[in-house]
Amino acid sequence: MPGLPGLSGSPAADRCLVMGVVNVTPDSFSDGGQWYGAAAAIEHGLALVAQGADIVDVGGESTRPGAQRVSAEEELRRVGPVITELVSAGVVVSVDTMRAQVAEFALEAGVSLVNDVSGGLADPHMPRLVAKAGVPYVVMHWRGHSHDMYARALYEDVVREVHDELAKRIDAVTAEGVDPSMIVLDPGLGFSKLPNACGPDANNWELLTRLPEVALIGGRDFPVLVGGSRKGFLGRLLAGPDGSPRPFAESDQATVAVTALAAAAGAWCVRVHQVPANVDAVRVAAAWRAAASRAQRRP
Ligand code: PMM
Repeated sequence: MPGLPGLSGSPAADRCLVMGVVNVTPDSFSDGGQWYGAAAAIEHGLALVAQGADIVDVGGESTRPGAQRVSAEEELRRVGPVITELVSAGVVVSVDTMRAQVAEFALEAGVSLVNDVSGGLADPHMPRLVAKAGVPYVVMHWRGHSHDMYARALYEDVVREVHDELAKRIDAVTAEGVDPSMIVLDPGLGFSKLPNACGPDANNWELLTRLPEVALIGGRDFPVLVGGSRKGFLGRLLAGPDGSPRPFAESDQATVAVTALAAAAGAWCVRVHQVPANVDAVRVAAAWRAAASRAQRRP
């Protein structure tokens, strides 16, 4: 199984990684139904790699606001053949699931990373399974399932609360045996975060501008994954003069801007639907960071 840079003592990547999304769902936020069949999903995963994705994230359950859960059997039916085929084609695959049963199948098939948007809260068996497999674990900030997640978006200080709740998840998953050097943190943009573009409830923007604070926990700088692609807070920011939000698929340029800013701020990885322009953006950010650090070292 290929290792991932910057984790568990591996040398850091020279740029932010790009994770391309394959949603094998009929109802995902921005691309629901597009890659629903296994053949289309596999072809899309291979295309993302050809476009420069470092990791392909395969998920079979929509987490769009208001989404209802699917059964584990249905989730497995959707992602199983896609994961198996992509892994055997040599792709670095991550599985986007909150279920240990699905993660277990994916780990046996050879995925390189488990991306759990609930950070181990939805299925208590998940952390121990990931610990046993010894793979990287994305622990995202999450306050509950999608059907009513905006009702939980109540913060006095979103950055402090997300930081503190992630710190609790780190304690919980490491108590189950997860190696801290295998943990990637994610602020969970859009998940129980209000999509407002400005004002005191601009939850996603507050988090984006303070990523290093979110991820500095117990004296350790955890790697950060940012999943802003096509999310509602971008559509809301780019609303037309009549106030109607920009459609998801027309938020790709804004996603690229978020990628450049997050990567320049030191994000470890961005999770995106459209790969090519985001690969360019992380390369720009890497050059930016390298020049800035050279300037700092100059006497
Ligand atoms: N967002 C979605 C799905 N999985 N995983 C991580 N780690 N972070 C995210 O922000 C995230 C995720 C929802 O997005 P989509 O359904 O539009 O792909």
